Amino acid sequence: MTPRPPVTAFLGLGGNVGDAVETLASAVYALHDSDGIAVEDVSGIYETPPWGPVEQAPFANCVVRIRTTLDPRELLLECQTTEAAYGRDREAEERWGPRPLDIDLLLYGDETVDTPELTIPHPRLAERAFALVPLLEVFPGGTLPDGRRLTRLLLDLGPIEDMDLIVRLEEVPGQHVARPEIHGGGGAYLAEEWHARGRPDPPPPD
Ligand code: A4P
Ligand code: MG
Repeated sequence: MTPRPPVTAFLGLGGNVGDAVETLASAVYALHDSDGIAVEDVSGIYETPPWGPVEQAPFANCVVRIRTTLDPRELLLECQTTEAAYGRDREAEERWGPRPLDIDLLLYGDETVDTPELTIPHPRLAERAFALVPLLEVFPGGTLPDGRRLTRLLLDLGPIEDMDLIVRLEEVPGQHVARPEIHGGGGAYLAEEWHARGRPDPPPPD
C-alpha cells in the first residue's frame, strides 16, 4: 500500500478533571508517540471558563499542529484511544460535561469531512475562543477551507474574557528532529532523542 503523503492538521486538547495541565502536557507527547503522527508545534496551555450549558470547573486547553499520514478517520480513532489512555470514559459522562481529556480534530489540511462520525472543520470551532486563540498561535494567518480567516472568526466572537495563559511547554516534541525529516518527504517520524528528555508518562491503567 502506498503511504499517504503527510498532511498538516490541528488538534484541540481540553480537560477539567484531575491535573488537566499535566494531562495535556503528557498527551502532547503521547500523540507524538503514535504511529503516523508527528507533533510540530504546541500552543500555550490556557485556563478557560467552561463553554456550554454544563456548570463545571474551568478547563485547560491547548492546540497542537501535527503532520500526519493517517486519514481523518484513523486520526479520530487515534485521538479517542489517547483520550481513553488518560481516563476518559464516554459511557459515564454527559455531553459537554467534565472530562480528563478531550481531543477534537479542528482542521485537516484543506479538507472538509461530513460523515455521521466526523465533521471537519470541527462544527463548533467558530463559537469557541478556547479553540481559536490557541489555534491562531500555531496557525498564524490561518483560514478555514472555505477561506474564512481565523482572526475574523475570533473578532466576531467579541471580547475574550477570562482566558489566561498558564503554561508554555519548554520543548515541543517534533521540533528537534522530526520537522526536517517530514518536510524532506516522510521517513522516520520519531527519533530517540526526545525519548530521553524525561517526558511525563501517561497514568498507569486502572
Ligand atoms: N465528532 C465529529 N466531528 C468531530 C471532530 N471534528 N473531532 C464526533 C472530534 N470528534 C468529532 O465527541 C462526540 C462525537 O463527535 C465523537 O464520537 C466523534 O465521532 P465527544 O468529544 O465525545 O463529544 P463532546 O465532547 O460531548 O462534544 P464536542 O462538541 O466535541 O464538544 P467538546 O468541545 O468536546 O465539549 N469548555 C472549555 N472552556 N474548554 C473545553 O475544552 N470542552 C467541552 C467538551 C465543553 N466545554 C468546554 C470544553
Ligand atoms: Mg469532543
